[in-house]
Amino acid sequence: MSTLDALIFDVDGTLADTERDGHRVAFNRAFAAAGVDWSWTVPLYGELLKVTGGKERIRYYLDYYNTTFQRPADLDGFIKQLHTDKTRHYTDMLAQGMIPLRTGVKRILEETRSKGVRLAIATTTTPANITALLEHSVPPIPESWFEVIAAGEIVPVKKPAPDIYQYTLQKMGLRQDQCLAIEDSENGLISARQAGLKTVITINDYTCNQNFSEAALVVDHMGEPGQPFSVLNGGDVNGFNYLNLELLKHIHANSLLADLAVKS
Ligand code: XBP
Ligand code: MG
Repeated sequence: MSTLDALIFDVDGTLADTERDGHRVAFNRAFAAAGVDWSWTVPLYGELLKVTGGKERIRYYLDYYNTTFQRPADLDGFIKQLHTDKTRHYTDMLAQGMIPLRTGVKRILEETRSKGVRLAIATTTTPANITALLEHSVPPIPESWFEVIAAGEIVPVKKPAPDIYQYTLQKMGLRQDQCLAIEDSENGLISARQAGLKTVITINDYTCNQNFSEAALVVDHMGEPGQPFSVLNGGDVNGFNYLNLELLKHIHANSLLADLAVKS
């Protein structure tokens, strides 16, 4: 049976809790600067998160939530400019240290990397956002820790399509059964599962009621020694109360065995 050779991490909601107090605020700052009176409240933003990608999210908002807005002749250009401005606001917020990594993330990256597990990122977010997040984490995480950083428009279709995970696997020369994906959302889980990847979910406030029945494990966060996670689905954590390489290997092996049992 395959060993666990690589971990592929989502970014927003997984490495850091970026949506409510990061991306949402940056969108609102860009709207104000552009002179439009749109305000994405916390609950509204939760609905807009159905659509991945910032430019796609703005268009979805206009199509379904603000249909009376007088659209400029060059709507694509208008959205593109808004989004460029939003990225600047967002990366400024990261530079000010406003969005830390989630519990356990740094420890997991350090442990798995030091023990020879290959690391990658598969996300819909803009590449500059990843650079800023890693650079301004304390202490900074070198981008070189990740063998592949697959982000944004590097593939034609964003999550929940499987393209970004398929791209990552292809770049790493790995089969899906050699990897685990780490995600926070149903869109991310669908994307990873469609690419054939076993997936661990760390929920957040926006994703806690989503459908994670296809996940190998669902926890509230990665945990730390002395700061245990709560297991929300997929019970067998081998006696551990925080994620570490041994537990990730156990989850990976058990979920592959479960597939074999179904086939036999
Ligand atoms: C979540 C997303 C992203 C961000 C916005 O991505 O949907 O689109 O909300 O990013 P992830 P941009 O796959 O990392 O969870 O505005 O840069 O598109
Ligand atoms: Mg996410």
